[in-house]
Amino acid sequence: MTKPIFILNGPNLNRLGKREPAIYGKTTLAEIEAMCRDEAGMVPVEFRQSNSETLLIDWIHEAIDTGSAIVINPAAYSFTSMAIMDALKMFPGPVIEVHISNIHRREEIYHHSYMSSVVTAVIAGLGPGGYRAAIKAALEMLGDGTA
Ligand code: CA2
Repeated sequence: MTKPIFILNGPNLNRLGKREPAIYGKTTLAEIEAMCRDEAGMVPVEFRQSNSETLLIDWIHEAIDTGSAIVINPAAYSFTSMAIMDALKMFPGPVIEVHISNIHRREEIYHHSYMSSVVTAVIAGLGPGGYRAAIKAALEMLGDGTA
């Protein structure tokens, strides 16, 4: 059976499309999930969001045991969580960090993600399409790409 790609979303991303459209756009997380499932095709997807750091870490552990790749938007935990960084370090497959906005174009507090030094790749500033690009890249890395 094909292992799922875990797509994990951090705090406040459940509010996407409802506030701050100038930064994060009008697309909701449910629409991003649909886009991800479409991009993954036959490959199963575990698409999850939590405002809890603990739960996100538990899901990374679950991905270590059962998943093929991780696509993660850690949101504000990017800039604070050594615990999530340590969990991601343990994952043996591709890990792609996604940010909807270009964090490097924003205020300095958004410039340094703890995750970036341990992940396989970082995508920032492509809007919701960054998730699609991340899945495509992960599938190619896993050898499941159709290209
Ligand atoms: O650009 C991204 O994807 C971010 O990871 C989003 C995080 C932010 O802390 C990062 O700097 C960049 C915040 C997500 C907050 O989501 C909201 C959704 C609706 C309204 C306001 C915030």
